[in-house]
Amino acid sequence: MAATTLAALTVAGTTLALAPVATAGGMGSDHSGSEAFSTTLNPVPTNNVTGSGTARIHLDGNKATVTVSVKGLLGGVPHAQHIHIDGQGRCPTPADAGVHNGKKSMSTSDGMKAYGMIGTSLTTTGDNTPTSALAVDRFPMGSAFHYERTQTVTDDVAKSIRANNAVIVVHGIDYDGSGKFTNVLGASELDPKLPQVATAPALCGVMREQMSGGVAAGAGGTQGLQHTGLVSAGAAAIAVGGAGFLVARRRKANGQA
Ligand SMILES: [Cu+2]
Repeated sequence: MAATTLAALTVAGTTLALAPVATAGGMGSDHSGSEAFSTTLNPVPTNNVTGSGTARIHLDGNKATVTVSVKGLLGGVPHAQHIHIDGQGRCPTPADAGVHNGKKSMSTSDGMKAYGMIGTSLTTTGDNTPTSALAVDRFPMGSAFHYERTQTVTDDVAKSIRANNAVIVVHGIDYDGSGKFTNVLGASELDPKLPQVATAPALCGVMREQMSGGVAAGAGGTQGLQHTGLVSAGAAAIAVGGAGFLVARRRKANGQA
């Protein structure tokens, strides 16, 4: 009698553990699960930047959880930051730089052939469209910050991210080492009321799909590893729960509390 009960539970537990994994394989192939993208943010050449950073995007449909962590930037000023799209999917090189106020440097426009137009403004609150590209009161402040916001992105941006063509750019540089925004490079081509150094690109990184999901190969190929990993974790929890249940039943069967 007890043996029969245990056998039935074991079969049920096995079924529970396997079913979600099979589902994950199917979902991974059509991109409907959460996908992870990441990059290292490096200084834009010719702009006298020494900072660094990292960025991640978890994308589920058009819902993007974006994190940006930076350090070593100019302190005490806002840093506009965007997801750029529809360019060449790269960060600018010295060959892309221009001359501003007589000084070789990279304006946002100089870099656009490389990283493309603004697709999403990574604001802290409110609107996140290109309309808020220079909403300086809604961007992170200071030399080091950690930004995280879950936000809706347009179809174009989602498509660009999935194509490994999206580029995250953090703006605002200290070109002359003065510790503040100055007119050393003249006025910004984007908004003449702002100095060029306020809108010039500081850090740049191309978002790439993260392949290191830590999940055994074969469940769903290389696509959707993140999603498969999450579901597998759930399956494992169910399996562990089932095992615990079995132990409890065994103890009961053996007359233990
Ligand atoms: Cu930008």
